[in-house]
Amino acid sequence: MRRNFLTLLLWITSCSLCCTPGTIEVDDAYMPTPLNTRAAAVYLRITNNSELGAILTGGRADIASRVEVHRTEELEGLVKMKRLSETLVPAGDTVEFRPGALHLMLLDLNRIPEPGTEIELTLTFKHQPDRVIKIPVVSPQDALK
Ligand SMILES: [Cu+2]
Repeated sequence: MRRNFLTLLLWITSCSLCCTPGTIEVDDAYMPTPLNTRAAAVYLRITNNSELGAILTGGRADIASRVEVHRTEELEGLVKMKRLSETLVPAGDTVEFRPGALHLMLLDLNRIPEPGTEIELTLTFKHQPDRVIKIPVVSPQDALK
């Protein structure tokens, strides 16, 4: 409830402060080099500067058959990943996709990307246009820094 109130407050604030429609910013994105072609995680940050809540529905990438949004959860001592069909980024808010929490998962890769290269990822939103972003591929050691 308190969270809803805060979101509403942010929504009102962002609406009254800016007159021009804002945008959705994506930054701090990276992909640790995957160990195999089964799956690769992508981490990033989405900031919604618009006056409307943004709903992330998933994405697509040339390198993978599927792109899903996952959340890592611990249930009765077991760490599991749950697929989310819709992830809300409230207006004026930022949602972090970080190890052990929310992340994007690229499944069934057609190759293992090299560290130092970039892959292209399209994020899809329910009511906003798709966003194409470049994701730097980093070695697992660099991903820990
Ligand atoms: Cu996952």
